Amino acid sequence: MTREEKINSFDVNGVSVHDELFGLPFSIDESEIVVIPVPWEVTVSYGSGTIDGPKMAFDSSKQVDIFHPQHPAHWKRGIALIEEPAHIRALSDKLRPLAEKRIDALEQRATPSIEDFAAIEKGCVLMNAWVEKTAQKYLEIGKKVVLLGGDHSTPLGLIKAVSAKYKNIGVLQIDAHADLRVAYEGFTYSHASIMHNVLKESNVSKLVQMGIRDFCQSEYNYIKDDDRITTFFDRDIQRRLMMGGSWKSIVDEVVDALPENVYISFDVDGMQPLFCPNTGTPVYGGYTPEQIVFLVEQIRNAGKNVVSFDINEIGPNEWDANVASRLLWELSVFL
Ligand SMILES: [Mn+2]
Repeated sequence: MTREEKINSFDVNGVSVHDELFGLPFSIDESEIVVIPVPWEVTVSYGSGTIDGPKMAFDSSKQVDIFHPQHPAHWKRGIALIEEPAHIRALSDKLRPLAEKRIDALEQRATPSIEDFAAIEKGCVLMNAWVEKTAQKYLEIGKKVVLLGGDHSTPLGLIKAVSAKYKNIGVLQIDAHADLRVAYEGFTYSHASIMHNVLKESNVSKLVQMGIRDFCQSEYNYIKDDDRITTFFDRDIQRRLMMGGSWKSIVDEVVDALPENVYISFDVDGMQPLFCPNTGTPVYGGYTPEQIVFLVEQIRNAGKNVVSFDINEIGPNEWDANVASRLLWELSVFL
């Protein structure tokens, strides 16, 4: 069947009969948007299980109604998930116990194994390279690329690939944590270091952080000292809302701080924990999914381009996956 025939014969009101993302009938080739799942959680420091986030979001996506009143034809663009990389999952499963051993040793002031550490560092480099290469492959043929994590270390390769393609690109990070630790627990590619690594290794010229409410002194100093970073702390946002300020006025400032091309790195813990109760490191505070969708809509309304995004730290639970898959659909509209 041709793509055109698939569009004509697809029942938008029916139950999903296709075992594809959102039950859509298109192959990867026929889809404008390609989603890369990254089952990875080597350096997670608190709750685990985000390795299954992409898989659960995929399962959950089939019950999302694809009718979008403002964008009724969006489904015709096609959004498809590539096959989960089994070697990345296997590597994460192999290295995670070594990382746990290291974290335990550090907590007990013992000397952790140098061999284990080297294996973890090497594995993280391999995962980043796989993501970068895979993203490049699809970007080169004109696809929009989205990533589902996995812990927050997973999108580095995508951000590198996207920032090599687009000039004047900024990252909007929605997150409870600043993720600006330098080699947290010794790991170069820790989930807690993702934005430090982005600023160090990619062509991103601007980082705008939103929702930050759990951070250390060195991260606070990092933010103050680096001209590329603008941070909207959750504490300040909540106070403005409590004083009668509008979400729109806050969003306007966030949008103004962004350059022309925007990559969104969305750690689900930036939302209220109600919407991501099983994420790795939940913190009270944060926002609703609707507020996030409105924010991204305003980026587009301001004439800026959402070039790519990731949703990471999805918890291994049906409700967490339900929220994440709906957001994947709603945010993909703005690509
Ligand atoms: Mn994060």
